[in-house]
Amino acid sequence: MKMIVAVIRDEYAQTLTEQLTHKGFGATKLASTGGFLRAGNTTFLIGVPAAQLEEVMAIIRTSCPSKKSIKGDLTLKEGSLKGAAANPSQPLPSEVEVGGATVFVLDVERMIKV
Ligand code: 2BA
Repeated sequence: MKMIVAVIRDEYAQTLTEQLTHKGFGATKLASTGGFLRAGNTTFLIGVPAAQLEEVMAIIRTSCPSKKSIKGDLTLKEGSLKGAAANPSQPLPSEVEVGGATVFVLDVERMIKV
């Protein structure tokens, strides 16, 4: 069994939830925050039999398709002054490219429901 941890952009969360449940895959959705932009994103925990890993990866790829460039004063734009306050001399980026999904695949030793 595998555990897929997928950090995705919020705008793709509903589509991904629908596609996963439509195909019968269980998932847990967590509200999360990116460490760099300090903006909200969504993290999915998806436990799957190893044989179905690629099927779920294909669903993630089609549900979270694109990269998106975000321009401007990113730290300030996302409503947090923490980064700027912590490193006032560090120049803030003017643009970053955020992926559709950042995915980690972990081996699961056991899955138990009690
Ligand atoms: P954030 O940490 O808010 O990062 C948003 C985007 O900012 C990243 O997009 C990347 O393009 C850029 N970025 C991140 N750190 C940077 C840095 N030190 N210098 C310059 N640019 C930087 P993605 O790579 O597509 O990541 C999207 C989100 O996925 C991240 O949001 C974070 O929540 C998660 N993520 C990415 N890599 C991760 C990792 N190694 N471990 C855990 N979560 C990760």
